[in-house]
Amino acid sequence: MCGIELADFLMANDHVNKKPGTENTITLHTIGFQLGKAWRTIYVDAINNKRVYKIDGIYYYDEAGSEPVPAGTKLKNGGYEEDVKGTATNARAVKFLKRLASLNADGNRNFYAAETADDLLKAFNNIIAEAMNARTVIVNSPTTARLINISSRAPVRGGTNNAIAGFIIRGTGTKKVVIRADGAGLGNRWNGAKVLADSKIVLYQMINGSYQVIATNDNWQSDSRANEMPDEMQQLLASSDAGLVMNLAPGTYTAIVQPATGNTTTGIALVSVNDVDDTSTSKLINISTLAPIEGGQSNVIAGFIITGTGTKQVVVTAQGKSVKLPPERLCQDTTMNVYKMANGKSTEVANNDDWQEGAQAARIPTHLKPSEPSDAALLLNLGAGAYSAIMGCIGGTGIGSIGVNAVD
Ligand SMILES: [Ca+2]
Ligand SMILES: [Ca+2]
Repeated sequence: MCGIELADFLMANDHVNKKPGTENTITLHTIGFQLGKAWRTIYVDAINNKRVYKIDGIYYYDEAGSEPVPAGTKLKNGGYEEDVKGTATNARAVKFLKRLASLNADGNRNFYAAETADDLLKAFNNIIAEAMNARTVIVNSPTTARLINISSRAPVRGGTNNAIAGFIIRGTGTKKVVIRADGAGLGNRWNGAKVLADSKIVLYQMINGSYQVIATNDNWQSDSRANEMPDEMQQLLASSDAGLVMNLAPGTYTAIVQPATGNTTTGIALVSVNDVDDTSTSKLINISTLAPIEGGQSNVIAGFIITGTGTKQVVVTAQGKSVKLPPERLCQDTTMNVYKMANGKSTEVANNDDWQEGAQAARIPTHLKPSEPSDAALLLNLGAGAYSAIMGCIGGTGIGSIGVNAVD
């Protein structure tokens, strides 16, 4: 406990410098706070999406050593100002704190309860992300639950039976994600499972109406940003598993997981898209995976993690006949079971055979409703935790598409 309380946000000033007769409008946000007796200040150049740091009296854009800006000079497109700890500023701080403490239109308090240094850093990141996008300083409420990891475990059989994971990022800025295809690493965790021994990822982005390859990886350690992958993820991967660290713009993406060694060695792989960036205002909102449903250990399983407080509304879908592929290749009647994982145990929270029979069926957004009544779908309000959804196929096998979609 660092003794940091809400009231330690002492200042937040917006500086708008307008040059008469031009459109040169610069917004520089200055955010100050007090940590014990030490003052810290962060400057945000909202126009250029940069942060300005002062280290030993020298200002830098983005990080130390990048572009030193001598103290006392104006920045290229704007300026910075030192905080003034005078009466006028403190009066503004009090006014700002009062505004924060008032209820917003949603009935929430825009206050961040920072009790530790880590909390404070998160609060700052929220403020900065908000400042860069909205160009006004608002302290985010941290109470919104969000999806941070979505994955699908599926057989990878080569050619048209590869696992194809589609996902969508929505928002205003880029999102840093780790995309993984755990094959041999999954085998290490599951002794004896028939895993894909050597996986490869090809990542496509929808650009001007068609999918274009934007990245590929065979073995994750060869990715140029592999060192940015969180340690706990690195430990899960075998050297033959594929992994990419990417900053992705809002858009529609498809990751195809395939055998690296032609189509001769096939097996189960876990494809996942992991949000490793809690400062971005962009969100990972869905993943869907197209894969063969083979029953038992080879069934298709979607895993997802919800973090934060409150609940997150999600729609999970298991589509067979609704998939636009030749009908003879599809599962004719899919099912869905959703489990919550806690303390090493999984407990079923919901199940569905045909989506129109679900209690909340009418509330499923139109674009997520399966076109065929034999497909399964559930709308659920879920609290923080780790979940899995298993797609089954009544009476046989066939290709299905499992999807996890954040709704609210
Ligand atoms: Ca590989
Ligand atoms: Ca069904």
